[in-house]
Amino acid sequence: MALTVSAQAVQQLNSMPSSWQILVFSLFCIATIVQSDTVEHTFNMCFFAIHPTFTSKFQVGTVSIPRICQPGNITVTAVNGRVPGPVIEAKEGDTVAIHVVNDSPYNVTIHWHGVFQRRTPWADGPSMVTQCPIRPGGRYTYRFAVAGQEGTLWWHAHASFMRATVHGALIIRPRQAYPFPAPDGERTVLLGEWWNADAVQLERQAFLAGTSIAPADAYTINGKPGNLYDCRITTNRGISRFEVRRNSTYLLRIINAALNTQFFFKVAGHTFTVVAADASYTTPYHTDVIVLAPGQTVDALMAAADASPAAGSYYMAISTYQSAIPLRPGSFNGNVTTVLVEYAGSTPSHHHHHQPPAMPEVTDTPAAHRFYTGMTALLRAGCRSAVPLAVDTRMFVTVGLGFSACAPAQTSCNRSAPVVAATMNNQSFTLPTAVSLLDARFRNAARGVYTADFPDRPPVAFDYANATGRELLGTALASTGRASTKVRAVKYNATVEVVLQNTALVGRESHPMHLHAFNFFVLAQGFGNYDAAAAEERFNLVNPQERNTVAVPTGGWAVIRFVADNPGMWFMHCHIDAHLSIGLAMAFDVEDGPTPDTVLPPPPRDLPKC
Ligand SMILES: *[C@@H]1O[C@H](CO)[C@@H](O)[C@H](O)[C@H]1NC(C)=O
Ligand SMILES: *[C@@H]1O[C@H](CO)[C@@H](O)[C@H](O)[C@H]1NC(C)=O
Ligand SMILES: *[C@@H]1O[C@H](CO)[C@@H](O)[C@H](O)[C@H]1NC(C)=O
Ligand SMILES: *[C@@H]1O[C@H](CO)[C@@H](O)[C@H](O)[C@H]1NC(C)=O
Ligand SMILES: *[C@@H]1O[C@H](CO)[C@@H](O)[C@H](O)[C@H]1NC(C)=O
Ligand SMILES: *[C@@H]1O[C@H](CO)[C@@H](O)[C@H](O)[C@H]1NC(C)=O
Ligand SMILES: *[C@@H]1O[C@H](CO)[C@@H](O)[C@H](O)[C@H]1NC(C)=O
Ligand SMILES: *[C@@H]1O[C@H](CO)[C@@H](O)[C@H](O)[C@H]1NC(C)=O
Ligand SMILES: [Cu+2]
Repeated sequence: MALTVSAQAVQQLNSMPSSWQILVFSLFCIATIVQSDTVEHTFNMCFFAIHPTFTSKFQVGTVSIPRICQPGNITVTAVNGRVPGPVIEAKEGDTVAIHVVNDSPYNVTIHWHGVFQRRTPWADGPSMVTQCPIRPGGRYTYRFAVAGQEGTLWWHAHASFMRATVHGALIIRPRQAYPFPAPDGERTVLLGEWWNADAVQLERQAFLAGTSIAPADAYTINGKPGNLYDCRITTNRGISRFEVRRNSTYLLRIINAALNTQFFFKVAGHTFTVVAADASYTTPYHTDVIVLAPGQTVDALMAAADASPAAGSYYMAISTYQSAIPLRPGSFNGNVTTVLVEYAGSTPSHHHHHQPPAMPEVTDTPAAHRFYTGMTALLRAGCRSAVPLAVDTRMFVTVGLGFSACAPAQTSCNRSAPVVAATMNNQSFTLPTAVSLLDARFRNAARGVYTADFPDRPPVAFDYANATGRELLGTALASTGRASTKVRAVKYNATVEVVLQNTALVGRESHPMHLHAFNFFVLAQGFGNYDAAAAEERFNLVNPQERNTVAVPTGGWAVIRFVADNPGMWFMHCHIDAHLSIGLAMAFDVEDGPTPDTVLPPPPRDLPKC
């Protein structure tokens, strides 16, 4: 059976343009056959390969592009010369192969945000978690399947702050039909955060000084800030335009690729029906405002029907949601970023009459919470596993900011002042430097790389949502300034429940917690201190939303549950890069299962070495 399928695969691939692609995929398929232990497994892997397969070359390099609100160009790192980078368009079940060539002066890795990476743990991408970086001049081909998931995901650099400019959409269309009326058109709406500087250098300077990085110079939609910026000079990057036809429905694939910022999203004169979040279908959810934390995506239908013929065009807009309590004024850019949604056939003179939509206040936590808790999963027979009811591993994990001391490497740090560190259960995470977590696990050589003692509870119980001040701020951490590399080992197939509890020690703040390789069910969310008895009454065990990133409410908590059925080393971290870089992370070491199919596969031959 395997050989028949493989021959079909080659036949299909013959229609593809480049011969190296065919070679790669023939080899991939044959290698799979040779390595596999069961007929069924061989069939499955080759089955992916007979579908049209997406292959692309990502050349990571240096490009000159115009600044925003300032004259002249700036040099940044980008894929194939563009910000945002290329779109990966695949169908459910496809194999994706991305040949990354690093022509930049920096270490690079690419993460495929939200992709399950079943049996391909070496392709996940976070630097020093699943691989050593691709060094300047190096290359690596990421190969993975997008099976059992549909919707809008994205890809981004996962080494330092490089993802500010190294990111793009990853769209997985269904093989059959959408579970909602087919839209007349689709638009990708990629939200970004922009500095008129090299983000890698900004991060480096902030690290050396032990400070946070300056607020963004702009937020962008598909690379442009729009025309409402309060600039001394005209913005020289312009505004994106979406043409729509009256009485048509558009699927907006909205991605928050910003480094550090949550957004409110609106279109004047229009409302939305949300149909998916993080590439998981939702029951149709009607709203006039969409909220996205960094790392999250939302698919929403917008009917271009309620436009009054006189208007002609409307503003699409994003503004920031500032969850920090107390609010840190001056820590964000207050401009409204816009796109023009233009009706086909409307007369140009009408284009001057549009108004931006009324955006929520930057501190409108109730509006954010309404959106984040308003969605439920779409139940479809045969397509979705039910929420597992028996929990094998329970964890209660505080997430928040604390204080530390300058590390010796922070050479321009003020040593008589505390520096902000971020922690999970009072552990501030630091990446290994000599070997990746996954490689250390594969070689049974954890010693000196990581320890498997990430705690299941914080060391000290306190009034998490209210306690402020220095007494509780981790004196050990503060006196040594030492971070640790701790993972939590979980049995293969274990159902893991994690209560994520925000702390108030250095101000409350919503942290968008992202788990690699798994979607999790969000069972409940709330404010204040987690109260198990009261919360469990409210658990949605029927149709909770599935996500890969949950915005833990500011000063509150969220409960997530997932089945650890993919062996590997999977990062869980805050998707605010300013927090990730100061320690808001841990990793799950999902152990091998009982069958050859559920054992960590060996690394690909071209995996970069440290
Ligand atoms: C500035 O960037 C634009 C767009 O990338 C490019 O076309 C132009 O040549 C650049 N200008 C300079 C002076 O590098
Ligand atoms: C839009 O739909 C309305 C109501 O069905 C109809 O009267 C109108 O002619 C349609 N407009 C266009 C441009 O199709
Ligand atoms: C808008 O952006 C410009 C350019 O970065 C900045 O100078 C200005 O302060 C911003 N305005 C507000 C209200 O934040
Ligand atoms: C360093 O921190 C101390 C204590 O907060 C402060 O008094 C001092 O002004 C700071 N020095 C500099 C150069 O910022
Ligand atoms: C963090 O750990 C240190 C050292 O073990 C301890 O002194 C401190 O109280 C802990 N803080 C919290 C908030 O758990
Ligand atoms: C995984 O767990 C589920 C539910 O407990 C069980 O039905 C299934 O057989 C397990 N699979 C494996 C491979 O252990
Ligand atoms: C603690 O914080 C919660 C939520 O912020 C609030 O509802 C509660 O009143 C606070 N409790 C105390 C004792 O301050
Ligand atoms: C790049 O990666 C290599 C290998 O892990 C490492 O030794 C080196 O320090 C890294 N360089 C930078 C600038 O981070
Ligand atoms: Cu955070």
